[in-house]
Amino acid sequence: MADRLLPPLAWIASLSWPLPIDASAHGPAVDHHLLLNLWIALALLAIAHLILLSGLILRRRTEATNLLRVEYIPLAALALLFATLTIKAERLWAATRYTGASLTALQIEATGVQFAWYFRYPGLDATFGITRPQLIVPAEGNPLGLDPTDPHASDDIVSSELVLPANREVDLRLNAQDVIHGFSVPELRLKQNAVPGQTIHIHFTPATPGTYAILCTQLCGLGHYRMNATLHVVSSEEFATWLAAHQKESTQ
Ligand SMILES: [Cu+2]
Repeated sequence: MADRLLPPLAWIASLSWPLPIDASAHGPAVDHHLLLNLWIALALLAIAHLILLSGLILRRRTEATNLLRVEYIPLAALALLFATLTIKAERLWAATRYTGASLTALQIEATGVQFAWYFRYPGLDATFGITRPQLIVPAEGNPLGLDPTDPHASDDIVSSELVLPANREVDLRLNAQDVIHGFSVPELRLKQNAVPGQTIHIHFTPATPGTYAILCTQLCGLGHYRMNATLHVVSSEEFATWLAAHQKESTQ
């Protein structure tokens, strides 16, 4: 909507900016909106200073009857502009990232714990097994507390790195075991808190194969600085190979 209202600014917004590369399908639209916001803020800053400067030079007293023209109309125009940008941002981000994952989306769970990320794939049965907090023993290879008596849990794959096939939608469910962590992959234009006691879904489609850093963006304790993991976006064949190799390990 803002593009249609402000074509010159939309054009300026399309100019390049030193952001990390864009490896997700939704990234270009988010970047475009971000840059449009920045250019509009820059233009408003320039206009405000020009008005300030002209006021200083002209030193003319404004009559009370002129308030509508000099204050209320510009204020209303600004409110309309920001409301338009906000609605567009809401549609780009909240409405598309949090609702409506397709039924064929790849189901993956990410769990933040001081100070690591764990990723779980549901395995051949496509169903996540039950986890129990009292069974969490990282030293014994059960950092998520998978219940061995649950048949759905036996084929679950737990990994400390995230491997995703390119161009397939991912429905990521985010958990935290202890405190609030922030799941962030700048190249995928993703950032979402993981909150203890909640499962938060966020869906996206990685588009460009490569290796990217997964960061924690919430100050979650003394080891926060080392709480990171690696994301590998690979071809669907490589993903199938990786999954098969880990499937064997988990069922052995
Ligand atoms: Cu953290």
